[in-house]
Amino acid sequence: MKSLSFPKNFVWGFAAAAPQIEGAAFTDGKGPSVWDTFARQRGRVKNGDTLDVSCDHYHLFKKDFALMAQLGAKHYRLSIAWPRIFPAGRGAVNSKGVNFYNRLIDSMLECGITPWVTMFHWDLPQALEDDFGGWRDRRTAEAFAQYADTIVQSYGDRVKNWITLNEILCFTRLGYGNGQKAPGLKLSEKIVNQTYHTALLAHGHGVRAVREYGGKGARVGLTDNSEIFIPVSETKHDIEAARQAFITSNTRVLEPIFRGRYHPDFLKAAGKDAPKVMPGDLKHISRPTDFLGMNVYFGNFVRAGRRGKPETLSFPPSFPSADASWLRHTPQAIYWGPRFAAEIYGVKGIYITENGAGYKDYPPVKGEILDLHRRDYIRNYLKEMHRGIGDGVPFKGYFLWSFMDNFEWEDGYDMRFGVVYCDFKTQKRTPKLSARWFTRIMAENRIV
Ligand code: GBH
Repeated sequence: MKSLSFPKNFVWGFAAAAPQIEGAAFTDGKGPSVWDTFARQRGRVKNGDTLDVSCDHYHLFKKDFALMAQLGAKHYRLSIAWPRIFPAGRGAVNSKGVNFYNRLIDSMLECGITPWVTMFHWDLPQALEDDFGGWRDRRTAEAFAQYADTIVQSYGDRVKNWITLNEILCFTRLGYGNGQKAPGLKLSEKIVNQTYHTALLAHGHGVRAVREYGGKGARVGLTDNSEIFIPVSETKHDIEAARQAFITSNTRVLEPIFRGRYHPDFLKAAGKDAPKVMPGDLKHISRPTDFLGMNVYFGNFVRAGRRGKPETLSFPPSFPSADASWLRHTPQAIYWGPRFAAEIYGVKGIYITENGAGYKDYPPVKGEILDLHRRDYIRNYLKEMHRGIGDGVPFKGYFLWSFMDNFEWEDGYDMRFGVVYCDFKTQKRTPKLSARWFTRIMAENRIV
């Protein structure tokens, strides 16, 4: 029974994010985030759902950590809500917000759970959007610097694992380019490229803050949702095509972070739309990090076309997916994405900071939720991660998204990613079959 075991000290845990679980959207001085605003605009979020109450984790965190510990989790990736710490994004600190996370972190540690803290998981203070145009303007990165300093100074004695930003692509391109996410704007490619650049500057400040104030043993990295390409056949030509597609598609983030430059091919293709860069920016952006976090959900199949040119295949309608229709069942993504990141950029440590499956689960029947589909979905990804370890991909840990069902952004409460069911009316939590299964994986450090 040793065949599917993981290396000693492999990190297993759950992941979640403040705006998706905390609720208490206007409690104890918290300022509005762009998502609070967005959710109030008609037609933006399914069923008009808001983040106002969500799982009410703000008030129930003690119980939630007790359950997490009972399920055997020793690591938990959470995020801090910037608008709780700085209701206006900058300026005066809200001590009630700071104290909330003091209590939260202490409670987690009492339960034997190690915190992995994401500084920013999309809940930009609305004031920064109003005053500066949010990620369009580098003053937002300067505000982030103050925020990062404050949280690392406040919690650095207990938090040793820091993640600067979650999924730059989602809050830049999807927020300012196609309007699917907050703030819901559809702006030019030039502006979108600039929002990436501001985000990269913020990342640099996150790294700097951890180096300056993180104390002994502090580590920091970015969580990226690199677009992933899977060679349709594992042959030399298709693998090379997938590698090319990976580089081109992720050039806005990985190239500046790991190589301190914008790739000449990107600059050539962007032309007048290239981001405006100030002296020193790229050095700041490429400060060395300790690991790369990757959120892996799906990938696209690629083959070598004419003269080896990457050709992305379209999925036939019958291709299996989770109920979240973008979530195609492509477990090889978790092998090829991290493998390319490691090979191309020399990344030494990769944590899967998110992977999971969104379904419209039914309420418990006789206290049970038999989500066999979720279990099998995730198990297939774990097997591909295991294969990667055998082939030398530097996987160090895996965080399952998500601990409990929560606010799934523009899908509202319709799509459930939790391994713990959340009844949003009664706030009752019910571990699903997948939670019990993942408990065994964490305990035995192997795929069961
Ligand atoms: C992660 O994002 C988030 O970090 C997390 O907060 C979220 O709850 C979780 O995944 C589950 O969604 O244009 O129709 O192809 C994943 C973000 C979602 C971004 C799907 C790209 C493609 C939709 N991805 N989206 S579509």
